[in-house]
Amino acid sequence: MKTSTGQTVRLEDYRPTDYAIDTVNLDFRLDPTETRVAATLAVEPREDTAEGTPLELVGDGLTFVTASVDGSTLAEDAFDATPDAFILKSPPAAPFRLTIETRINPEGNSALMGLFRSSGTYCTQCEPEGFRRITYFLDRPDVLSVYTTRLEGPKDQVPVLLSNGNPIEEGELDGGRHYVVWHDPFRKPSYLFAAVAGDLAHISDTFVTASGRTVDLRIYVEKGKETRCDWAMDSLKRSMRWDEVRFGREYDLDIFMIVAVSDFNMGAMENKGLNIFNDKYILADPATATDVDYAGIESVIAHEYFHNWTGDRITCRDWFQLCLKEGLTVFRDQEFTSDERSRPVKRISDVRTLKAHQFPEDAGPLAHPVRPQTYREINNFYTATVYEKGAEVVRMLATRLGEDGFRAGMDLYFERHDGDAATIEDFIACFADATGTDLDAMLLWYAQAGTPTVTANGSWDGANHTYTLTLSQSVPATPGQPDKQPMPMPIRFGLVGPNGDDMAYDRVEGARVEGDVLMLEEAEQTVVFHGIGAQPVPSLLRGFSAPVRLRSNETSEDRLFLLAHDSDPFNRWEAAQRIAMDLLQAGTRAVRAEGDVITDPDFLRGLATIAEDASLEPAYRALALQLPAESDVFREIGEDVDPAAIAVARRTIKAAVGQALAGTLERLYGELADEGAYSPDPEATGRRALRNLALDYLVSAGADGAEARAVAHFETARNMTDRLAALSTLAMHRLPSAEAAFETYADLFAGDALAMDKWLSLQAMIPEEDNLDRVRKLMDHPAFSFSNPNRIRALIGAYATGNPVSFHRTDGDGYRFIAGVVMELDPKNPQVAARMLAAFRSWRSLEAGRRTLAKAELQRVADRPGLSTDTSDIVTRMLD
Ligand code: B3K
Ligand code: ZN
Repeated sequence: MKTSTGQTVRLEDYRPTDYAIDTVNLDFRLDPTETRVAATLAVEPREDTAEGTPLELVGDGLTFVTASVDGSTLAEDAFDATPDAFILKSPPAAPFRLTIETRINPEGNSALMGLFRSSGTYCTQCEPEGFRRITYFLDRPDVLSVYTTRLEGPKDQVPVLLSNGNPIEEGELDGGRHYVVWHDPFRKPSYLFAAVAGDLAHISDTFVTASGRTVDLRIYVEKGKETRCDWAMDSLKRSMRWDEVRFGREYDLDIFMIVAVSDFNMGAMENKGLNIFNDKYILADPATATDVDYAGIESVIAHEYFHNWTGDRITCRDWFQLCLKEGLTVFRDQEFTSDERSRPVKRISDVRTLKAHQFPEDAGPLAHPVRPQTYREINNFYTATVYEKGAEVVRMLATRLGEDGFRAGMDLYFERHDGDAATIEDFIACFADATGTDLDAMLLWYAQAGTPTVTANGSWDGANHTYTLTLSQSVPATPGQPDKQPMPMPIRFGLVGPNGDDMAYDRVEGARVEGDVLMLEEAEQTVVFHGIGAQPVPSLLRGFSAPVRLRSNETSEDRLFLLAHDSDPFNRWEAAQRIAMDLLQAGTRAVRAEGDVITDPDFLRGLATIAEDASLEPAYRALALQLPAESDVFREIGEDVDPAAIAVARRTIKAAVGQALAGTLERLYGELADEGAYSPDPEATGRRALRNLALDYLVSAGADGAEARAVAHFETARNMTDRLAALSTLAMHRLPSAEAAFETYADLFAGDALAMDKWLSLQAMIPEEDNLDRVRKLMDHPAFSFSNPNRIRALIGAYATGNPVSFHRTDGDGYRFIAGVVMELDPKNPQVAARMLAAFRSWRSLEAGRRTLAKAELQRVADRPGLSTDTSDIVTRMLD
């Protein structure tokens, strides 16, 4: 998309604007193809701005109509207006009001940035640089203004007219038209502007804040879908309460609105007082949404709501600081889910996500620091690194400072920076000042890309009763960053004694240790624990206290011991994962050498113990029993990877687990059956997860009657979670009954786009090389649409990232297909196209044959004339 020039922007070049814009008055006359926007800006030169410095506003594809200053129409030689810029050549010295009228075409806006239409509803997406597609502006986050927005249109077509803030006026006009005026008293950057207009239904509720103010809550959706909004509303109210209790943050306007639309590039957007959501993260009922969907809705609602303070009240000075709002807000939504559900289960899920998405990003050509130092297209930096690693850095602060210290720092941040466009330095300074801690070295986490490797070697000295742990760290070279410095990292730990309890020690030398947190700060530290009377097994990086790869001299006995005894649930899970990972890697090597794939009986016994341990919550057991995904094995192997061999090895080991645990799995399948009404609560969700996992393993094991049971599970399911789990089991095991089940599903859910997305995804992921033919055919199915991002992600995205066997076909057809889709999509929706290319991000790790084929396809994309900045930026970095 042409929202940027494609030139490199550098953090070091930051300087404030020459002019401030104190207020913005927008007047929209809505029309599908010719919406007229009149913007009146109260402009004021900054103190040190030289008189007559031109005012340069940026636009993107705008049709200029007219402009005036303080009510007088501008002479033609007073300004330059092109679709992409408006320059007032010699502005007045005193504050002045600049009015510019533009025309835009919402219907023709297929990039879904700026003002566009989704199923007839007008809506906006302005972050990061979409406002310039609505009107000329200083479209950057450090220009904060008070907005008043008037929306006008035909009442029969757009009875609902919404914008940020509170409604202050409305009225009827001639010719069946009407208008509403909204005023947002909070100063905000343009990326938080939003407007919505359409014939929408809504549900409403109220929330009484801690200080006793009543807030009107509304969720707007397409008519007929209002029955599916209750969970979203419930999640919103719980989020509002939680932010008051946990962070002392109250909501600040009289009304909070959410609008769900069906065409949206991402999950949701935190516009002040008017969040706009992809309907996938709003709509839920038991028949069409899975437990995973319910949890996703809860956490995205929370995330966007929490942005009201971390993002809206305190925003970012420039886009390099994106992690200031995103990393912090992800941390906050993770904490919310941990408090609402299960902390260990949430932590394990988050670490899985981090390792699945952020680790490969950090190890490949697209690696960048949590705070990048340059960008060509900022849209390409809404990444796992900025979001998830950004959250990990905040988590490390919290771990290091403890609950009270962290809260004191956050309180100071809210107090000191409310109303500001802030930086990472501002943020870190609040924690340093509030706790008297020197945190300068923490800034390295924002500046250095690459996942550090921490190596730990421990030994016990029985004669001296000491345990010595040698810890070292190294941060790998990444694009543009050959040399790295050591970084401070909190290592939560325990020394587990022979009876399974953590051992006490008299004193420790060689590191700062507070409670169970040891700070690794140097490239290498030797830490000696005194008073250790028996050989311990160290449990390091408990709760994944730092986003690193841990290598150690632990033995397989140590791992089995931790799997059985570690008091830290995360590390118990991690112990199982490490053992499984070794088996999977050895299995993959064996497949390539045409040897046998071996499983370890001790490991199988360890898993059985977890499966049978009724003191562990079912959701946790379900996670602990899952083998690392094929993509995890791909990442850990790291070079000369053959994805097909991984798939064979994993299938073999999974079958062995299923066979070894068959008795227990049978029992669990029976015991966990739930006859009651569906509830998305964490307990019931965990039971379904474990039971559906048992079903899947039994099918893997080829147990007698397993296929028939999966079919029955599918047919008798009383909710989408069970139905989809059974369908997935049938499809992923390529069982003959899958086809009929897919047909039944399509009959049940035809016309329900979100339910049909699941149908498209599952079919895309069937692990057969020639499944590409099926995907191609599905592109002609009425459930698919090339203009809706959800449909594209459901079918093509699921194929590219969820079907390694077919995407990595040895003839390169999978790569060719995705490259073709990217090129076809790029002119229509560059953001979604560029994102699709991320499927290639680990192409250099492939074995030589596939690597050559993947590179050729990337080159074909790179050579395409007229590529968007979004796609060209990704493909160029990928090939560099
Ligand atoms: N802030 C938005 C993301 C905008 C993405 C623009 N490409 C949603 C979120 O992180 O909450
Ligand atoms: Zn966010």
